[in-house]
Amino acid sequence: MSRLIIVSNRLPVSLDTTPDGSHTLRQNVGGLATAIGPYHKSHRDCLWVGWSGVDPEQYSEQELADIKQAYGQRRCVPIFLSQDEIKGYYAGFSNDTLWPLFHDFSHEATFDPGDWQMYQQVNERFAQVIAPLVSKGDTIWIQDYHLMLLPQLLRSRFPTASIGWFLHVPFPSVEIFRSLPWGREILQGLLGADLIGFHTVDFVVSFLASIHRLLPELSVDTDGMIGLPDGRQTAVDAFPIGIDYNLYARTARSSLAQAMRRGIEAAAGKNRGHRYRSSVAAEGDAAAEASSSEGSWWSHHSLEDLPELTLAQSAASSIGQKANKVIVSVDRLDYTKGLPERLEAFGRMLEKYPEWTGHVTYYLLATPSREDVESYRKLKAQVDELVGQINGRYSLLAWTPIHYITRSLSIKPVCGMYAAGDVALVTPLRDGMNLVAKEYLACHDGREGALVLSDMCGAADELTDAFIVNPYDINMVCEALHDALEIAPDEARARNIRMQARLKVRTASNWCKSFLNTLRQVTTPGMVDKRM
Ligand code: ADQ
Repeated sequence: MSRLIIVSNRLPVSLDTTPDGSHTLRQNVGGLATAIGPYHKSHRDCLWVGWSGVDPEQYSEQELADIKQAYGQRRCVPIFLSQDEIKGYYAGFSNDTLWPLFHDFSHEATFDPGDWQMYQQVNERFAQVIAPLVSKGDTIWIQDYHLMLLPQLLRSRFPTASIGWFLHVPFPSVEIFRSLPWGREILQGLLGADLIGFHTVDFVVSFLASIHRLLPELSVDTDGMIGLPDGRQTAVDAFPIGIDYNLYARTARSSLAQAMRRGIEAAAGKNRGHRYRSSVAAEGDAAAEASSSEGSWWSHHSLEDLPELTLAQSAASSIGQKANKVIVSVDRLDYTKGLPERLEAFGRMLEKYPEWTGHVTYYLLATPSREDVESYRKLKAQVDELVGQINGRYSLLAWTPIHYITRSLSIKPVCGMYAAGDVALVTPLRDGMNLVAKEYLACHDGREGALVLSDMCGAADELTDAFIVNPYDINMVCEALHDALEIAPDEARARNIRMQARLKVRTASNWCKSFLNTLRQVTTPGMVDKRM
């Protein structure tokens, strides 16, 4: 029986060890796990190989065997990496070299020969773990930038195997890629695959330009087929990833997500009509309550003493009964996601359109990641400061413009947040696809809700009915945000219906099928029969 072997840096499940020493596996969240996880679960002939995240030093031989068995029951094969390997291959070359370079942040990239050496060593370790698992007729599908040498390492062991590789992040322009001292070796590593996939045609073009520049001896035909010296060919194409649309639409209707949605809407004063009045009423109640306690501030001051309330009152009276709105965003705290620029645009909108004072609440979910890295710590401090500045400058007694959440939330509350958002602000400075934009639309299935979307992510090629912005252009984001908040419900619904129709068809499952079908087609039928 031929099988599919998926290979990625991390497995889709992580290990939890209970105090009694037993092991349980928990589903990971994140782009890759949610995209391919369901395919792996529903195909019994599918194995998944990846780094376990388990430190082998912490366990005895017997415990490691038990852990392997627990993973095996989920059709996962764990790879155990030492601290040095993690430091050089993962934190070093993958996260400090390739991640910034591929997202056009060359100034953040480090080029450390030690990290490169460890990257080669760990790719080889993956090849050694995979080799005994491969049988005649199997397909091997390798994921992402952590494993760019693996296609060739497997090709040299299995000359006729069917091998695919897909990149989940952008492929940079040739001018950026060629600054990588080991660019040629990386491209040669990739060309071990029969099929190389990217999210967009632009990334395909950039990749082919790098092949042309760094490996000029190779021929590339007009269909993107690269001819190799051994007579093989590598096909290159775009496969935009989708989401499990029905899962998100359904989850947004679950009772927990709906409770989250109602909670956010209530806190933002939605469905209560005029926000300013409700603020004043709430503050009036607080004043009445507080005035009973002797010496209280409230007993000596009236609400009119507060200049910011006067500002809100004049702004509110100028536009009458403005409905309250909620803006949402969901990100990992990463410099590619454009959080400082986005916050600046939100602050500028409050300044330029003061009628929104007291009427719009921004729910900002930004979970810190890689806090051991200096640039990420700085980014977190910068975002904390900007949120503090905006809240400090614009808050009223019973209204805070930004509700800032840094915890990691599971899918149900995230869907509740999406569902509560009249507007989603998705403004990465660079992103391969961006699933958040798609998840937001699925959570507004058949409903209004406006998407402000960066043109620097793959999703912008597909979601053309969104308010498309240049995330670096603060004025443009500010105006788009204002327009999105003001959009008529009928127009918002009409835009969404067109985008949702596409997302319902271009699902994660169809993305898997499309890549694997193409891989099957590009692998010569004669060679399939002769395999190994
Ligand atoms: P990621 O970098 O993980 O994916 P993205 O596509 O936005 O980026 O997916 C993030 C996933 O994690 C989404 O499912 C989202 O709901 C979830 N998530 C993000 N922040 C969260 C938070 N704070 N709390 C809870 N959940 C959160 C990589 C590439 C992307 C590409 C995907 C898939 O960087 O460009 O779209 O792979 O190919």
